[in-house]
Amino acid sequence: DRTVITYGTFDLFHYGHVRLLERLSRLGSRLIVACSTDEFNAKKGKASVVPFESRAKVLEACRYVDRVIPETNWAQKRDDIRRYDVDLFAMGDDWAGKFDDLRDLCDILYLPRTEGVSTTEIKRLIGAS
Ligand code: C2G
Repeated sequence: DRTVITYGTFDLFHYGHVRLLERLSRLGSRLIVACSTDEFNAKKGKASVVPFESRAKVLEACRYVDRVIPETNWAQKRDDIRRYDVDLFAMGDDWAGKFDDLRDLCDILYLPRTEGVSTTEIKRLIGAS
């Protein structure tokens, strides 16, 4: 059985996130999502509208997701890949090439982002800060 992992904030969960997770769920028998904590987002220089607990609950409710873990720092990926016996690390292609250093541990894949939807655009549309 093949385990896939991906990382992200998943703020204001939208179709672009769903489509990524749907595609990833087809590439293995288990999909793990590492959801960025609010503290880690601060380190990433981004603040989410929805707090971590809620973002994690929404991800857990997604039919394509088997397990949600917290993402608390940039460096945890190697440990996560070993701990969960991950076969494939995958991200949207806005991250293309950024995590190729993990290729000694597992396969790496960057999938095309879904055009026309983003958390930033949603915030603009609803006038959120
Ligand atoms: N995504 C997508 N299509 C969109 C929007 C997002 O495919 N229209 C993908 C992104 O490419 C990413 C995932 O959905 O793979 C989550 O997006 P973000 O929550 O914006 O993730 P990010 O803040 O980039 O965090 O350690 C990695 C970071 O935690 C990634």
